[in-house]
Amino acid sequence: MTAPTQAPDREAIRAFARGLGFDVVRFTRAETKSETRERLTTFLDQGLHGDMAWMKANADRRADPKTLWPEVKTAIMVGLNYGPESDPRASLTQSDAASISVYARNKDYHDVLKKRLRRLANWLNAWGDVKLFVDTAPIMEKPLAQQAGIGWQGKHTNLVSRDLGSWLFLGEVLTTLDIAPDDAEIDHCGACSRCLDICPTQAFIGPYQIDARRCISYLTIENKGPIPRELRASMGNRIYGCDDCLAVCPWNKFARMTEEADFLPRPQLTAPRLKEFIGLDDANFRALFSGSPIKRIGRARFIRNVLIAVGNSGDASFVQDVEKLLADEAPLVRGAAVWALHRLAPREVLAVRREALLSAEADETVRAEWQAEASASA
Ligand code: B12
Ligand code: SF4
Ligand code: SF4
Repeated sequence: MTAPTQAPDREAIRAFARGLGFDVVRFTRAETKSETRERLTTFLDQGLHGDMAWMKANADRRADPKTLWPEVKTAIMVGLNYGPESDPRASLTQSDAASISVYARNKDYHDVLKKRLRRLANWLNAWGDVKLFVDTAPIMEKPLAQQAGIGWQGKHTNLVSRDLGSWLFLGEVLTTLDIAPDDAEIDHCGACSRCLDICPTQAFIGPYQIDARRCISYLTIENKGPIPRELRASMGNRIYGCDDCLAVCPWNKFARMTEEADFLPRPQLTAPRLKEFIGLDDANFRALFSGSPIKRIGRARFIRNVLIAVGNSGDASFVQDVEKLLADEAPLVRGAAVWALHRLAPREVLAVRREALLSAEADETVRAEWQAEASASA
């Protein structure tokens, strides 16, 4: 069948994309403002991205879609609501529970959005070239979404929508089709600073500016090594991501619960017990988190995070579980187990374990954990 010659207009594209289940679909020129590009450069020059070297490696392309793809004209920006049923901070005060951020309580959103964006891209491909993206490509999705009018970048740097509050995944189709842009959104934060004030690790260096290295989302997901000692206590029981700055936003009074079955929380991941996770081996970890974004960090990083929460629980009934992990094959796990044990076990036990394990320990990071505890208690 030959393609129709007339490309669909803006409202026809919006209707098609809405029909795929996106909550909001808006259009902008596929270009960023010079101030956006400068702010990305400042962020990277200050090293605020930490070990996310991929951000610096493709900085030119990230700064401007036209560098990524010179012929591109329009960004079709989409938002998908993943609003929780209730305030996700409820699990933070249950010390025997693990807190998993809302976005990771069921299916991986990359898969869900990509599947739908592909259908939009395939349809549009009859009239123009298209490329689709969710999260991982070098595209600054939040500034583009603000330009398209989906919402504004709040002081916590994420996009807030007047209709849906904080709980919105972003994705986009870039195309060579020339589509009239929608109006941009303006800032509605006003004098509010709730998100800045609530951050448990003081990750904001100022309004609209985050030091990713201090954000619990970075620490638990992106960071491959030991979590900096000075931030561990503030993490509480957050074992995968964090939602505090999102959840506290007053604009969530307009948020509504997601209707996407793929984002409804799996009961095992809403406020799971730490006990259910601490003993996971690799096979059980993979089976439990199949299809979930959590699978991407692998068992060692996950158990590292669980051990920080266990250490923060103050619950001595975990001592035996933690002791088993002192002999784990992953140094990342052994090191976190040393820290957790020192939060839970009596001094006599600690001395015996150090005596037995430190001299045989070959990994420098694990030795450093034992030594740091020894000097802290000296
Ligand atoms: C790297 C990254 C992270 C890093 C760094 C976070 C960050 N804010 O940059 C870490 C790992 C910490 C992270 C955490 C989270 N992330 Co993230 N992350 C990204 C990613 C891949 C790139 C973001 C980026 O370009 N950062 C670079 C900085 C420089 O850009 P920026 O954030 O736009 O910064 C702007 C402001 O700082 C502003 N600015 C700077 N100085 C000043 C000064 C003034 C005066 C003003 C007005 C503005 C201003 O200008 C900058 C440029 O516009 C995007 C996906 C994508 N491709 O865009 C997802 C993304 C931003 N993440 C997302 C989510 C959901 C999260 C978490 C909520 C996950 C969780 N629950 O744990 C947390 C939220 C933490 C937070 N408060 O940001 C969603 C956000 C959706 C939304 N509604 O906005 C995205 C868009 C993924 C997606 N496709 O849905 N993330
Ligand atoms: S996600 Fe949590 S740790 Fe990260 S900036 Fe927001 S409140 Fe702070
Ligand atoms: S909590 Fe307040 S300052 Fe932060 S994004 Fe929401 S309105 Fe803006």
